[in-house]
Amino acid sequence: MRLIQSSNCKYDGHFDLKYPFYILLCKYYSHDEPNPDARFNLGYVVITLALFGLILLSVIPTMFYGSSTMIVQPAVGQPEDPFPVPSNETLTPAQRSAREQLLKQEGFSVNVLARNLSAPLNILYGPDDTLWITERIGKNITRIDPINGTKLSSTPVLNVHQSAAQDGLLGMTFDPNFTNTHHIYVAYTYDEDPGEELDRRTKITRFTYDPATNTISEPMDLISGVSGSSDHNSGRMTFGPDGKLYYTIGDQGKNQLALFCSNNRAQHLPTAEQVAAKNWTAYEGKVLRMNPDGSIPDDNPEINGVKSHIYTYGHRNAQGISVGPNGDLYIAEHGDNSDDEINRLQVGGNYGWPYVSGYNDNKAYQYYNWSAPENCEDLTFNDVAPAPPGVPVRNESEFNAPNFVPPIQTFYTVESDYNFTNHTCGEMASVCYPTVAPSSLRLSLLVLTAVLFT
Ligand SMILES: [Ca+2]
Ligand SMILES: [Ca+2]
Ligand SMILES: [Ca+2]
Repeated sequence: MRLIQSSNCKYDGHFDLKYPFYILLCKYYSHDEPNPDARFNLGYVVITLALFGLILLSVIPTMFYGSSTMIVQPAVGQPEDPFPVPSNETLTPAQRSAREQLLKQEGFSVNVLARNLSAPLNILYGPDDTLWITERIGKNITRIDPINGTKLSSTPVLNVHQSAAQDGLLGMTFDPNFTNTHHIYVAYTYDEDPGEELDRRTKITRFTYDPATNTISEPMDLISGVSGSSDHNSGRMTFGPDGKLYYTIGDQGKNQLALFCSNNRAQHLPTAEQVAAKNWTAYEGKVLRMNPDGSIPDDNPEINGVKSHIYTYGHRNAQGISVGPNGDLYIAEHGDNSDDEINRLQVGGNYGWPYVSGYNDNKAYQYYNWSAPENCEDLTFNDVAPAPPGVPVRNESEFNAPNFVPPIQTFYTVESDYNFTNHTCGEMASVCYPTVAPSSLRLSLLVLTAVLFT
């Protein structure tokens, strides 16, 4: 993990990021570039940008040897990262040069604050002025002194299941009244099958933290049995100014890669019967809004005549959520081959995925419904080649939902003739795609000098 400080930074085009596993944190000066959302101009948007954000989060221990100050010593018995990637030494000279150039260009100064964390996923500045970090693979909530990087405590979260690239201990947030209640809210994948089979699901649990012993107790599940996946769990949350808990749940990586024969449900909505039966299978690719006890707020939207936890839908993989200066909620969302998105949440809004990526502009994206053909298992998934016969293809302009909400910013929208195969990233071709995989999002009227990580 490293502390990154930005003195100046503006994104006005496609970063030529030719190297993997790098996160920036940056102020987005929207006043330099008129934004249709005037309220956006009120504050700084602090965006944590990552190439392969999630993969990155699995590789922190292996990064940037030789250029940093080690503060946190290796933990004994730390679970081994099952998805190791090349360390800094294996970057090509061009990749190292690009990294250094970017740091200079953006005015960042970098200091490693802590390392040897086990896939840190969510990093929060706590009410107690320490950094609280969920370790996705390590299944610990670890507290770090933000001044000197000392590891203050490491608290295990029990009953977490972790066995894939994107599951395990996910996001967390603090009770708005944490100082009095000591309540924290934590999301994680678990195995609902008591036998040998794996039935991976997600739950959100409230714990009570004991600062004297650094333990958590009194678990209270807000919601359980929600879909869980090896991919695109999202799993970020925050309390809104309305006292409700907002939770991002990704599309579970369906209709792509290893799960390309699974139907993407980001546009699915639950029936009243499903809600009554606590069948949450339609909660994929959504932002949920719930009371602090997990119940459905009375003022949640009725979408297609059904009130549920769903606040917004049509999302792919929202890895950042933050309350803006005027109380609005914003999310940062991972795009596919292009078009990462920053979205402002509007109640009942449809954010388009998987029919629309970024803006509804027919640029460099069509929805291939891989899961539709009966012989899907006989096909070979490819995200840059034309769809094979039998796979339905749909243009963005065929999507005309009246409640579609376009992003307020994309990283990056490219023309349809963009060559996704003309790259120099070898086997990691997607590193060269025009995306940054924003893995966090903070908004504030204050200029945040801190914040964190790779
Ligand atoms: Ca089991
Ligand atoms: Ca969208
Ligand atoms: Ca588009």
